[in-house]
Amino acid sequence: MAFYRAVRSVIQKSIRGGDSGLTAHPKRIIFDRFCGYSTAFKDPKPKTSWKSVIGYSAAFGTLIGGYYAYYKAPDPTPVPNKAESTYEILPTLPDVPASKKIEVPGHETGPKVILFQYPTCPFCCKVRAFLDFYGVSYDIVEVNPVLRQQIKWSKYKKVPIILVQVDGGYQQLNDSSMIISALRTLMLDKNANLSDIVNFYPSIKFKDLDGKVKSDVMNKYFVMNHKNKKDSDNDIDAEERKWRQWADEVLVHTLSPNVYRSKDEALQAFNWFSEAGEWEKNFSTWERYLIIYVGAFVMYFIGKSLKKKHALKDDVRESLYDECKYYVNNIRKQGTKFIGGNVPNLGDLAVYGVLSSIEGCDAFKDLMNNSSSVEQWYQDMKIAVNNHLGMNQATASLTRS
Ligand SMILES: N[C@@H](CCC(=O)N[C@@H](CS)C(=O)NCC(=O)O)C(=O)O
Repeated sequence: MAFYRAVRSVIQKSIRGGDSGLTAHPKRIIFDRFCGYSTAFKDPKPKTSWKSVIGYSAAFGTLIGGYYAYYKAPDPTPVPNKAESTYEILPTLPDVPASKKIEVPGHETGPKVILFQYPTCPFCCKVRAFLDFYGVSYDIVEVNPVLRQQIKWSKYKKVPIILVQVDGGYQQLNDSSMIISALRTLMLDKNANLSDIVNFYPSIKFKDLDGKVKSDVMNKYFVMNHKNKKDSDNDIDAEERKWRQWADEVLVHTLSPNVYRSKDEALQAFNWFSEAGEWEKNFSTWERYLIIYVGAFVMYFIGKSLKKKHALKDDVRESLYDECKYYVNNIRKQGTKFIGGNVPNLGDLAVYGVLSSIEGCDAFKDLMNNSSSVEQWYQDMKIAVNNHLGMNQATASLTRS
């Protein structure tokens, strides 16, 4: 019962917007900025009477309110959601060959885990960092980013997707943060069943501010390790969730404007994607060059509009440096090696995974040259991930040896 209560409270918290204190929705961004204006109104101005302040505020508020009522949908609108499980169990594996097998010595015999990915997608890099750190053996299927035939079998059309062997087939998991939370939950409870765990992470459809139907996964930053929990763990868990969300909602948005900052950098980024994704193997020569040149050209312009959308600084490098320094300064304040303490936690793995997606780009080199503490943290993380430092914490079902 206590467990169900805890889960219910978790679900309610997440519906209320989570506990991270981060801006989780565009509406909150608008709200936060509007608050910025209203604090300016609160400055004491001796010659202005309180009546005129109220009058101006009311007029201003009406204008702004009227504008949003007319030109913007006032809220994300609920849409009907079917009562069906979001995550399917496939009776057999889709008929697509693995491009690569990652085998951790001594841990080759657990249930089969298959990752469908683009190699330089930050969300896929995050999942790989997680699997590698905990010493999970897995197969990789590289998805062709243009035709995406390798995920034709799936209703969910983004990557990463993971399949995990369970009784009766292969359990599908979608969304990087959900994948990480569900698998970590499984690792922490030997008796848990992945096909039950997925029910903690329903994908809910809604209409966004522009009226487009979108979906998001509830509780995706919550590891449901309810057993042996002390109250003092709550703050630690909340801090971990905060950084995971920050990696997805803040850090990741600094990447595109940086790697596509100039036409040369955009071309360099696409050449690196081609190398990391072995496009030579996956595409004909003309296709590969078409994707590289057209992709770089298009992304250069998209990078500019993303810079505006996410309000990055004029020199976008500064935004990337600032965010990364903000992160390592928080570690420094704690006096630890990682945000998780002396061992990386899911927050560290998320930030590392996101940054590792641009490792072959100038933006990454510039970032490392700009800050020795960011570089030091990144190198420490690389060692921890590549040496499967979390293997002894991955106690259960995924890494049976
Ligand atoms: N929230 C998702 C986002 C995944 C996502 O946006 N993936 C991109 C690749 S980076 C994608 O698959 N986009 C659809 C496409 O390529 O058609 C997650 O965390 O996994």
